[in-house]
Amino acid sequence: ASASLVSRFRACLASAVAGDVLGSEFEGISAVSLKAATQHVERFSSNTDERQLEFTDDTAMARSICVSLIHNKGYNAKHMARRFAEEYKRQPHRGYGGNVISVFEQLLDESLLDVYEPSRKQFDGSGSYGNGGAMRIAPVALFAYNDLNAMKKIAKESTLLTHSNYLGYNGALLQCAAVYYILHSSQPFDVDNYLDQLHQFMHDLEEETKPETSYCVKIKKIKDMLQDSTLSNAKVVETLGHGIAAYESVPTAIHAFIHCLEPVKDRNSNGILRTIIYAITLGGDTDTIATMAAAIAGAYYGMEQVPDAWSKSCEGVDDAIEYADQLYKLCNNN
Ligand code: F2R
Ligand code: MG
Ligand code: MG
Repeated sequence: ASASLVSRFRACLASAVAGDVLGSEFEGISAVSLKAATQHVERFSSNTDERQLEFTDDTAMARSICVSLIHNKGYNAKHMARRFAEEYKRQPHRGYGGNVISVFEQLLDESLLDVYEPSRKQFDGSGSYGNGGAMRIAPVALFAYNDLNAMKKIAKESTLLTHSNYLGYNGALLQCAAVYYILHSSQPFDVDNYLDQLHQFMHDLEEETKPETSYCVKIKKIKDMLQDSTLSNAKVVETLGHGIAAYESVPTAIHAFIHCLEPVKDRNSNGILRTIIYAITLGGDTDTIATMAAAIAGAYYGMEQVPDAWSKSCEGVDDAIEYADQLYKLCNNN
């Protein structure tokens, strides 16, 4: 790839923040017009608007992952759980998921011995399958850039702090792998090979899974879409989903990145912006699908395609670049 690895680390986390910030304006709207998504994203990606847009829970939790990995130079369950919970207590109005907040409240109890217990008890013991594990996972792919097994272990265990349903943590693993394999990709980029890597990664994790809840089946559908020259947004949403469940949003984000790889006439020429705009037009959980798609896109394109304006217009972008630098230093020492 033309961009250096540190540039890709920075752009990954900066773009993830921008995807959340820019996408949150439309969260919950079933479909967003291309015009509305384009106007919004382009306005806050140019130097003309002085207003700063705020990040949501997606970024709040990703920041906690960065801080905890950097502070401990590795994964420390108790420390990360406390970071999540204290961040929620400090700023509870970041748009957190409806049920995960009860996990945070239990994690704030100093006498709690097992930090995984509150998550296990969610939804009468079935655990959350929300996309809250996947939306925050990109920093793990950076920290464990040199060690796939460590990436798997940290991605799963850090997600289990809040999401114990297999669809919740496998979704986070897939999103983490999507960032990891992009960081390891080179030019010319081979989309088929990338999807095969993700399929193999998930196949090893979900041998027992039923076809209707299999991430491998969704990856095959992403591959089939590559051949569909008449693909509409409605078809994408019908096939992959755009909801708050990890199963209904992580494959959608991966599709969004792939779908926007080629420049299209009359669409933004910047690959990261094109990806965020497209993710938003799919509607539904727009902040989360945009943050996940943008993390992959940023890791692919590098800082050259990160607009300077985000530093002012998107809360948290500068911090993200600083965290990326620290994670880069750490992974080079591993
Ligand atoms: N919460 C939101 N959006 C709602 C509106 C926000 C609004 N803009 C505002 O400011 O108030 N977005 C954020 O939540 C998603 C991540 O959620 P997370 O962390 O996974 O939370 P939770 O509570 O664990 O799961 C979310 C919902 O999924 C359903 N669910 C999950 N597991 C379930 C199960 N086993 N059985 C039944 N339902 C289950 C529940 O409805 C949960 O509340 C991101 O979109 C982030 O942006
Ligand atoms: Mg959010
Ligand atoms: Mg969301």
